[in-house]
Amino acid sequence: MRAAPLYLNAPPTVERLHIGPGRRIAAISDIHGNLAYLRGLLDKCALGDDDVLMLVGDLLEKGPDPLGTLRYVMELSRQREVHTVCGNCDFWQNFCDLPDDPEQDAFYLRYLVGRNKGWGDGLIAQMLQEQGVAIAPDMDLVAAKAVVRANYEPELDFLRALPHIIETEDYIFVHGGLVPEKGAFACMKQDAYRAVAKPHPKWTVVGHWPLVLYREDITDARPIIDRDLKLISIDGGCVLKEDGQLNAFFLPDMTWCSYDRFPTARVRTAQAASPRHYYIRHGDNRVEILAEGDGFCRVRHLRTGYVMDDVPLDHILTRDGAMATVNDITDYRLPLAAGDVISVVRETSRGIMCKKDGVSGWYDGELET
Ligand SMILES: [Mn+2]
Repeated sequence: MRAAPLYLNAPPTVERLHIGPGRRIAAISDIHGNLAYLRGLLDKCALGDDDVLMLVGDLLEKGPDPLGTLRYVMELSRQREVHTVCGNCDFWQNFCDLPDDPEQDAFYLRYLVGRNKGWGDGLIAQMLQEQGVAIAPDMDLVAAKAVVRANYEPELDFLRALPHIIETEDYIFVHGGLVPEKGAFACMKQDAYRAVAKPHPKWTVVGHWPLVLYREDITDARPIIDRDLKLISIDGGCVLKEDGQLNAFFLPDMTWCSYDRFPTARVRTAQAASPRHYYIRHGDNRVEILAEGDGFCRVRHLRTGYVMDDVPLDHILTRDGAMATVNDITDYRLPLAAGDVISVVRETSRGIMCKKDGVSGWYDGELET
């Protein structure tokens, strides 16, 4: 039997939960199929039996193992109290539940064959491959849907049951933003919600928009607590950003813990923060290449005119002559004291791309060995 699909402009579903006083909630969003990061973060936060785990959407897609992540979350939900909000990358029950439609099927086919624009195989692709169904431009999508329906009913049911909004006595959890009047999809995919959010009596926790995109000056993946809006934004850019991290935000404590897998090292020498720096980022990344050589280039950011040196050539995403778009890059020199521990994102001939306390930048000196 076919279940009712999620229609994107339908009203969002709201699950009301009674958490009870004194219990701690750990909120994590935007895992994006990165099961290793989820496991690592959960190990690091060492949740107690009485703590509530709140997954604020985008479990799936873009990362290495959406199906494994989904199964892990389903199993964890049987073992302890876990609540999961639906994100804009999560409603794959629609692959099976929507009526067959040429336009919709063309979208699914493009998504499967194009591996989500190159991000990698998503949930449905992994399911089909597990069943031995080859993904190809001429594949039979109706038959593929039947295979998924026949073999993954528990997974589909888990996704079907996900609410778009979870409201407790004290908090609201929603993946994109709290815009119920705009429908379910808008609540899941509200880009840069902080810029349009209105104050609400309850604290709202959102993911979806990588935190780094809220700042132009530095690359900062730490959660934002906006006390005027009573809004907490927690997407650390796991999977989406080269230097991304997975954040867990604790309520009511208002503290957090972060996880990534970069090796750490101590710096030998102090350096001061660069007085002048910028962060060229997704959505505002058009540049002119002024000079290049040695694996690096100097670019002028078209919108602001900012000139940035030492952009690795492999950060160029698209190029047409001197005009290009670049993957997120900063020229910020982190303020560091001798002996500080940094996470090493990448060592280059022009310094070390690194992170400290959620902020990305460069270190020009040597590491302790
Ligand atoms: Mn999202």
